[in-house]
Order: sequence, then C-alpha cells, then structure tokens
Amino acid sequence: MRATAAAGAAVGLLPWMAACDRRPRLNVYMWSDYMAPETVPDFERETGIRVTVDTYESNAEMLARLFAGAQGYDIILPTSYLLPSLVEAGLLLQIPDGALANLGNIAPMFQVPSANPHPDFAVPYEWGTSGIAWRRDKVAIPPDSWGVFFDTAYAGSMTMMDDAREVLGAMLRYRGHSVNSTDPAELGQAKADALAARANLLAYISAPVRGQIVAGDVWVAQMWNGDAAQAAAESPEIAYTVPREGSSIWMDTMAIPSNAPNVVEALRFLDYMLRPEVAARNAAVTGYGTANAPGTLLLSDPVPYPSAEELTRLEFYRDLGEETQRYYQIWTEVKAG
Ligand code: SPD
Repeated sequence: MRATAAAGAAVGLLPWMAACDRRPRLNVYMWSDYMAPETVPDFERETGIRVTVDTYESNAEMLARLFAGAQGYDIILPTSYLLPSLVEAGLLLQIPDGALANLGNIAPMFQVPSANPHPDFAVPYEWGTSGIAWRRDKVAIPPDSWGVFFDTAYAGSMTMMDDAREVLGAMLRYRGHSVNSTDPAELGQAKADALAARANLLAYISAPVRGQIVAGDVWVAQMWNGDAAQAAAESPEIAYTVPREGSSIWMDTMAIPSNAPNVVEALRFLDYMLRPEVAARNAAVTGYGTANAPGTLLLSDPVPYPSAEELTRLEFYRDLGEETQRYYQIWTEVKAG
C-alpha cells in the first residue's frame, strides 16, 4: 500500500519533473519506422539533448498539422516536392550557410531540383520508389501492372496507400500519364479508375500495412520499397516490383520549421544525421536508399539507384501549386465512394 502510494505520488510528480528538466530539447516530427532504433538514444547520449519523436504516415497528415499552426516541432521530414509550397508559405527556416559541417556528404545527384528543389531549406534524407508488394504464396502470377488492383480475384485482400498523390499517381501511370498531370480529363479518368479499384480494396493504408501483409491478411499492397523490404525481412514470401507502366521516385528531406523553438539543437541533429555511419545505419534498417554518398559506401547491400532504363519509367513528384487542391478534392470523393 505504501509502495503504491509512493509510486502514485511519483507519477504525479512526472509533469513537474519534466518541466524542471533543464536539459536542451529537440522535437522531431517524422515518418514512422524511418530511423534505426539506436539513432536517437545515441544522439541523446552524445549531446545531452532530450529528443521527442512524433510520427506521421503521410505528407498530408504532417502538412495539416503544420498549416494548423502546430508549434514546437524542430525537425520535419517533408517529401521534396512539398518544399516550394512550404518555403513560399514561410513555414521553413533557411539553413544558415556553413551550419552543417557534414552537408558535403550528400551526393550531388540529390541536390538537383527534381530531388531537392530547395537545398537552402532542406537536406536530402532517403529516397525510394512507390510500387506493388505481394505475397508469392497467395498470388500465382507476379503482378507487374497497376491493373492488379482491378482484379476481383484478390478482392478484399488488397490495399492502396492512404495518400492522394500516390493513389491518383498510380492510376495516372496506369493510363500512360504523368504522376504530375493536371489535365482535367486525365484526372477524371484517374478518379474513375481509383473508384473501380476501391471496390476491391480492404483499406487505404500506407506503411502500417506492413504488419498485415506479413501476417498474410493482405496479399497485394501498394507500398514504398523500403517498407516492402522491411516486410520481406520478416516474411520471405513478400516481393516488390515497380509496375511496367511506371511509378514515382521520391526524396524525403529533413527541414526545420520557421517557428522551431530549438534551432541550435535542430542543426546539431541534422549534422549528426549527415554522418556517414548514422546515415548508413538508418538506411540499413529502413530499406531505403540514402542520399549520403560515403554512407552508401558503408552499406554491404545498398539499395541500387534505378538504372537509366528504369528511370525512364520513374518520375519525381512535383509541387502542383493550386492544382494540388484538385487532387485533394478527387481524393475526398474517391474515399467517400
Ligand atoms: N515508413 C517511411 C515511409 C516514408 C515514405 N515517404 C515517401 C513519401 C512519398 N510520397
């Protein structure tokens, strides 16, 4: 009884103790499962900075919070196509010249506008592709087309991402169009196709589908390559492909919101993430490609950058400005059925 009361009193003290903790802090808002488990504890040990990590599953989720005026985040990980809008809205801090001693570790091929339209505001982190993961033990013919999502043989055992650009981008590619199309007729067709596929889907779910495909509850899923690789590490029956009609390639970046309360700590974290050994360890765990050139050399099995032939079928997403609203409108209608 006494122990319970003491424990209760201690629990009651926790908020007060946290408020009195004078250690410097850092608040990171990033994609789920996107760092090695040692990354944050090692950084905390080395620097004495206390780190809190919140996660999101889509750019839209992160943006909604940011545009709603979320305060307190020091680091976010937007996919690079969002940078022009974020910079224009004044939501990102310009990285001071010379603040990152390890910035030179980023391979120059990732500091080009398609991969990083704002190198002054964001640092490339990991890149990947969007494609189809499937279970070999459940699906007889390896799917090589976005058309698999229309196949009623797998109705109820398939998922697509909970993401407007990804789902509509896949449907656009299916018809031979760009993932960045703003053509009303092409988008109208993409909407019709997305609605037809919807009838066969168990859910719209992004990275968290991993557990379901590993468990065998999902047989075919639109997934990012790294999350599919993580799933395949747990269940060797899982395979991944980029459909023959093509798909997207993307770069996630690390950036500092303009209202970040802990800028010094944020810069320190960015520079730490840019160390080759840290970047390599993160990439080894996440299954994505790292933008860090010396980090790539430390990996025994780095994700190979797509060949010239593969790149003819892959497009970087672009910021579509005002037209983005059209995607969100269609997406709302698709999800509503
Ligand atoms: N689990 C981490 C997934 C990161 C995916 N980011 C890619 C976004 C492309 N739309």
